[in-house]
Amino acid sequence: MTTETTTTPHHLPGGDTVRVEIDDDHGIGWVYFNRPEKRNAMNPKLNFEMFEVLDALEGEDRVKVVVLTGTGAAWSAGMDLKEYFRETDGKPRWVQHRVRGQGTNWQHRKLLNYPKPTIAMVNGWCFGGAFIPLVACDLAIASVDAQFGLSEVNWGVTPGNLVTRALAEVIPTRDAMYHIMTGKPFDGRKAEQMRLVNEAVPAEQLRERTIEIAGELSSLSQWVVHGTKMGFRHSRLMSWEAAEDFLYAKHDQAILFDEQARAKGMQGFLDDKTYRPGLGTHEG
Ligand code: ACO
Ligand code: V55
Repeated sequence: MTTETTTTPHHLPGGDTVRVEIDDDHGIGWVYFNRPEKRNAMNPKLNFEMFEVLDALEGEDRVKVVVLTGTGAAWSAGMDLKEYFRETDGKPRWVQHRVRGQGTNWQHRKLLNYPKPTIAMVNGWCFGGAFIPLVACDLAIASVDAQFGLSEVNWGVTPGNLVTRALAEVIPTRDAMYHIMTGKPFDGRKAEQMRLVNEAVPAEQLRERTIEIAGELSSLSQWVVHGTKMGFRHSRLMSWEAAEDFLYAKHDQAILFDEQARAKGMQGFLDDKTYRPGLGTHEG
């Protein structure tokens, strides 16, 4: 979709392999894997540019939600077997180490703990290494006919980097073991059943439904959503004592950074009786 207020911001980084659009109508930063002729396989250049783009959108006020999707038939066909693997084979060990780190920099270090909400909009093929950014996004919506697969075993390697670790975070063990060990692909409907994605919708509804969900997030206080997200991501790894302290810190940070949200929330319900918090937001 291109609206009049959708712009490709030239002051933001990006480049050939990543496309960025800021959609002011919905407060969405649309980020595209953009190597459609290579099914959006991730080469070192794309990994570098993704980091730069996500880093820049972090500080961009117009962006309330980031949607990660792909141009053409693929979401992403995983790591680029030619440029990421074959062409780094035989290079000095530190070169390979650095190339690996550039993937992890954006897929894990940047995206997993991204301060703004993130949605993976899976429009097509999603294989191997693409599962890391898929799981790293907070929410995922897939086209019913998107095809997923842990295809590493099919070309003679075990899943590398954080693929297996990421998978274990979101899907049941039986499904994970079956798909990593057999490499057998599955569609969006199946991905929804195993909770790899929140929802699978027909291709023609994918964008509309993603915008709708992004709208649910962006209608809320950004700092409340941020604190809620970081609270969930971090506290599950903490002791209950540390979690209590951390969750209160995020709670109080949200009030400090956005004083209005809570005050208006209580006033609308208790005094003005304009809405019921159990049923929707006062911003509604
Ligand atoms: N790495 C490098 N090149 C790729 C990749 C990839 N992961 N995926 C697709 N391409 C390239 C092809 O080599 C081909 O390039 P060419 O036109 O220069 O010959 C081009 O993209 C189109 O690919 P086709 O296979 O012709 O496209 P098709 O639509 O028939 O099939 C599919 C798409 C199913 C995604 C297929 O390309 C495929 O199986 N790709 C590999 C998927 C995979 O196993 N990824 C690695 C996972 S493991 C990991 O990430 C570590
Ligand atoms: C994968 C493997 C890697 C990697 C990134 O299986 C993704 C996917 C073996 O190294 O660096």
